[in-house]
Amino acid sequence: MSVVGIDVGFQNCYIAVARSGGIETIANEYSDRCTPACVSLTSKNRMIGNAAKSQVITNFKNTVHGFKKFHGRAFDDPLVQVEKPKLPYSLHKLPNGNTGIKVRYLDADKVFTVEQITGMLLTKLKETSESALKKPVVDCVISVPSFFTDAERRSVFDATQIAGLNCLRLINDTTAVALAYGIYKQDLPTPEERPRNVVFVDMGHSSFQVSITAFNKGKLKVLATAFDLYLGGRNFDEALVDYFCEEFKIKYKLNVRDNPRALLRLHQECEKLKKLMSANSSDLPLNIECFMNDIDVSSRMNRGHFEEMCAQYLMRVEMPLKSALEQSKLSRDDIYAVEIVGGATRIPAIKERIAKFFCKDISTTLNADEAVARGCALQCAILSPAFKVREFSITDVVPFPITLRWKSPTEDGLGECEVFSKNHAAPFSKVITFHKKEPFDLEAFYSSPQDLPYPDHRIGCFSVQNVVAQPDGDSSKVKVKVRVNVHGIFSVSSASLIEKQKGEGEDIIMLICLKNKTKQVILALSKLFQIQEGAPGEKQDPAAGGSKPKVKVKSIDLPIMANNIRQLDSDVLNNFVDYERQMIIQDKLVKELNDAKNAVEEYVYDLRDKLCGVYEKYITEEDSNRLTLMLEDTENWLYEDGEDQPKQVYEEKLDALKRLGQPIQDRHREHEDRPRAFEELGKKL
Ligand code: ATP
Ligand code: K
Ligand code: MG
Repeated sequence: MSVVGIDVGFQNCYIAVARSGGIETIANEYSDRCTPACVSLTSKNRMIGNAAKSQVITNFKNTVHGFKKFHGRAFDDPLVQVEKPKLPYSLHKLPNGNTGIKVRYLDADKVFTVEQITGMLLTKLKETSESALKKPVVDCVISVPSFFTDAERRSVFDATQIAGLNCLRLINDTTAVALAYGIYKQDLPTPEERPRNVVFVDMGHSSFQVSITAFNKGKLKVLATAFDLYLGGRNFDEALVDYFCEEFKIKYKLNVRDNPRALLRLHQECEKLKKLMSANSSDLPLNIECFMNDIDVSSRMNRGHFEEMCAQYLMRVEMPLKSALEQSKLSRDDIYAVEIVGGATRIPAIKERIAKFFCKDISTTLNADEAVARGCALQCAILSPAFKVREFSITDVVPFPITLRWKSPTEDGLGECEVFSKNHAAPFSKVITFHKKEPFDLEAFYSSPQDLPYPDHRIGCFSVQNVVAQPDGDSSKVKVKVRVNVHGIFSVSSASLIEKQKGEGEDIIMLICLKNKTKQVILALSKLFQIQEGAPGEKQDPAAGGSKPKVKVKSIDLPIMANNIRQLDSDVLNNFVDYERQMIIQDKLVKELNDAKNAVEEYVYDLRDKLCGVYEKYITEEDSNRLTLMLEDTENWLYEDGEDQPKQVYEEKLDALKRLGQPIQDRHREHEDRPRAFEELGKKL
């Protein structure tokens, strides 16, 4: 079984795997540990990761990046509408209202869902892991921002299924970082001692996340999280782009915004410049040759000026830090360390702001780029029975409070109750008791829409079915289990009708709390909605009381119908899974074809070189001339008629060349080997 952790970033993805030697971040086929979150569609195949990134400018309409925020979002979502004009590719409203991505693929117009695009990216990351581990990869843990709501998490989870992955946990970015920080620490306080409180700050390309986590030996507990949904490295790139667009308008009379290619190039150059400014405070040049209308452009920038331009963004660093600290109810003196990760925390002014707020030097003991992926791999190792790793318990938080409202068609008894408060421990299950004579609906929603980074506060509606009155006409007692699972996804997971017992109390709402032991529950968790009460390892929290019934009662499981859940229907999901497989096969065919074509080309170059070099002595001049001519013909053919042929044609071509080349090669090898053989023989004698 594989143990893999994947950080799916807005811009950059990283993979870490567990091997016998420990956790290791792995490189892709370009020897790059970072795989760009980029997918490029062409008339023949898909390019994903580094190959796609190199198409960003040349194939800009069909090269998709910056899509992570579209997960679970409707096309009309204000966030999507803000992003839309900035994208070089087109968005499209899907029949169900979701955000679709419109591209040309295999010479046809095609609209992909964001789940499919992330599915493609995950396919690539899966293949990279498989070639590193040299075995199939299925089990994995994947990171999501801590502020992702139910709809966004469900959407990412669907994407993992499209890629054929078995996601053991969607873990919050900052929680993964906390795990990577804590698991190897030998000197954590014992469980009886006061915990060590550490702040984790992650600023990536698109957003800013903060968590405060309490550590004791063998465990971590997230106390609070906070975020700025719209603050990340890309804001700083955009500030530079805006500045140079204005400047070039005046200086060169160029309207950069009207030219998508030029704008994309400027973006790339500004990002490079931004990174240079992190290490260098002096004046730095920006030069782009043949930028637009054959004009070369150039300008300069320095850190001081850059910081002035970005003042509005730098100002926003403090808010989430303050919010997290307030929520945790800790004072600055209670903070042991402030650890920063994420590419954008390399900007000196951001580091300064963070240090200043906590009145503390910031620590950079973690790898800023790889810590999230490493934490994911560690979580996967903990959850996997195939890998032995130190036990470490992780308690995360519910980021947005959740309320349940109930109603039944005829009975009165409409009511509501906040089932999970903000920063409630997660994963967590609770059992709620109702007294009902007929089926009823439970509507789940986020309690405080004003704090929610999502336009719709509804989570879903869960109908508890088959509820009937007791034979004597009284209400039946119905126990409903609600949970926030390991992925941070809410559900009404089960319900049962309890046959009436004499002399029992009335109307107890929170009966018992079931606290999950993550590791075992996840093993029993095959489908999101099939978590049975009393799953192995779920132990009842004795503090909640009343958990031990005095009399044996008979309970009947009730079916639950989930409606308006923002998740792909199973038949749609299955279609996407099939389609992804087809695309994988198509890509493989194209790769084999290209390999066959490249093999001909390589053979031509290699043989031609050798004919005037090492093979010279082993072929007559006449034969050599004839062969050289033939190689030249083949080369020309490759650029003309041979440009686009079936694989078999290239294979036959290569065979024909080899029939001529091989005898020369054999004569050469024989000649080389003979003296060596004599030498060997000499040694033996
Ligand atoms: P997110 O976490 O928002 O999903 P991500 O995980 O893809 O995004 P990271 O890889 O953590 O993001 O960070 C990428 C950002 O960090 C980019 O904006 C990049 O330009 C920026 N960055 C990387 N190195 C530096 C540097 N030396 N100086 C300034 N910015 C940098
Ligand atoms: K990343
Ligand atoms: Mg990130």
